[in-house]
Parts: sequence; structure tokens; C-alpha cells
Amino acid sequence: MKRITNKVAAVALSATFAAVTGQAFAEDSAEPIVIPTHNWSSQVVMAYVIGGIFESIGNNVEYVPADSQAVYEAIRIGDVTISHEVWQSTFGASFYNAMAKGGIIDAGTHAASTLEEMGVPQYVIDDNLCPGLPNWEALKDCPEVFATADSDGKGRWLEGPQSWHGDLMPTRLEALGLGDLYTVKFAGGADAIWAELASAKTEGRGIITFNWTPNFTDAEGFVFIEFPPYEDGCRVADGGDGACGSPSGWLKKAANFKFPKTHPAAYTAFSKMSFTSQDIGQMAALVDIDGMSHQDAAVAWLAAHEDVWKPFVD
Ligand code: TMO
Repeated sequence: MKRITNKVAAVALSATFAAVTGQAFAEDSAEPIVIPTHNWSSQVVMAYVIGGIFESIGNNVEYVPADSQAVYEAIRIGDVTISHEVWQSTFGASFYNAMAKGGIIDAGTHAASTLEEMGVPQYVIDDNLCPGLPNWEALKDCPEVFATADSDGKGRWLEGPQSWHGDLMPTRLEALGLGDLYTVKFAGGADAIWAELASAKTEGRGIITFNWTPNFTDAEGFVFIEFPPYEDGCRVADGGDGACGSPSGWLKKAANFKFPKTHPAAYTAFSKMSFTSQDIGQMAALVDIDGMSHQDAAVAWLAAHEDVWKPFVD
């Protein structure tokens, strides 16, 4: 009912505007804009934030859970309309592979810059649990600090779910000559990483996990390990030996190539959308610190930050 009301209001408004300006604007299709949800909090909250923005201008939206790598092919062929968090390090290759096949477009870049990397909580540095960190070479001298019951006497790197970037970290460990000292364990989900960080903190023990910024952990302090710098081609998938860290990267938006034509008003708004590190950290924190549902977090974020998003639809 709310949707219909919005749609009627939007039609009336654009008719009035056309009458005043003498210009005709193309109507957005009533077909739903299909927004994917993945398995980390800011992405899911932002899906509902963007869906709410689209609904505010009369669009229909639909949410589909999607694999975060396969989604670029799904957008290319039109099953999914947009991706709103294209992280350079993890998804840049899949995004540009899909683009080269034809059917997916670059819909602009968020203000936030990103890093997706292994790291340690601030207290690991402050308490000098592994002297020399965050320089990666310090890891050679303290694998035992990061050992766990299931790590075979080696230090443990707690990776995210394998769906994010496959064997990137196991390959890197070997390439850096750390394979005899450390082993990679994949977390079942992001929540498992946050639970491990919380218990390590309570116990005051060392922990190395995959993490990223912007994220809710920025507020408390998380220190990324400084690996040999990323260069184009350094990864095994790109022909290199894999002995490099992740890029300090961009956060882009992507869309199916028909979206500007089927939903011109929504596409115009989407192209203007730009979230900062602070915005994205807040979206994640509402779920991962405050314990809200993703939908409730989006409603709360939209209500508190009209100053951020209203300009996207004006
Ligand atoms: C794609 N991610 C933000 C989880 O690294």
C-alpha cells in the first residue's frame, strides 16, 4: 500500500514538474530494482539504505541474497540490477571480467577508500605481543603468539569465508616463506571473526584476522599488517608470485547496462550516491555493536542522516 502511494505521488509530482518546465521526463519502470545482499554487515545495511532511497522516489525494490563474486556475472546478464560495494581488492577482478564480457557499467566511486587485509587489534601492538609489528617480517619471530588449539603448533591466520577471495591468503603465506610457521583457517562467516576478536581481547591473547576498513572496528582500533606493497600483477591470479599485500583501494558501484534506461531517476540517484568511511562504519556498527537487524539499522540510519542522502534524490 505504501509503495502504491509513493508511486502515485511520484507520478503526480513529475507531471506537475513537466507542466511547469514544459519538459517530459521518462518514467521509471515499475519493475523492481534487484539489490543483492552479501555476508558482511555494512553491505547488507547499505542494501536496505539504498532500497529505502529508491522507494522514497517511488521505485519498487527487491532484495536477493547473492554470492559476492558471482554477483558481477548476475548483474551483467540482468538477474541483479546493482552492486553498491565493489571492493577493489576482493572484487575488482570479477567486476572488470564481467565488464569485458559486456553488460555491466561503472556507476561511480564512493568517497571512502578501502583496505582489506590481515591485521591485529590495537592492544597487540600496544602490549608489544609481537615486537616489530605491523611490519610483516616480525611475524617470523612470534608464530606461537598466534597459535590456537586447532593450528597444529603454528600461528593461525583467521581468514574470512573462502567465498570472499579463495586461496589468496594461503598462497601469500607460502610466497612470503611463512608456510612452515603459520596456517590459514577460514571463518564460517564474519560473525565468527568478531566473536574470535572479542574472546581474544577478553583473554588478552594475540590474534591475526582478516578485516577491512571502513568497518565498525575502525572506532576501537585495528592495525593492518604491512606486507610488501601491492603492485598490479603481483598476485598469482594475475601472473605474479603472490608475495604482496592488498591494495589501498577504491569502493565502487556497478549496475546492469540497462538500468539508466529502465529507471532513469533511480539511476541518476544511484550515480550520485557516495558514502564516506564514517557512513559505512556507522552502518556496520548499528548491527555488529548495537545488535540491530540489518533492516532496522537501515531505517535508523536513513532517519538520522537525511542530510547525507536527500541530496542524492534532489
Ligand atoms: C569484502 N569485504 C569487505 C568483506 O572484505
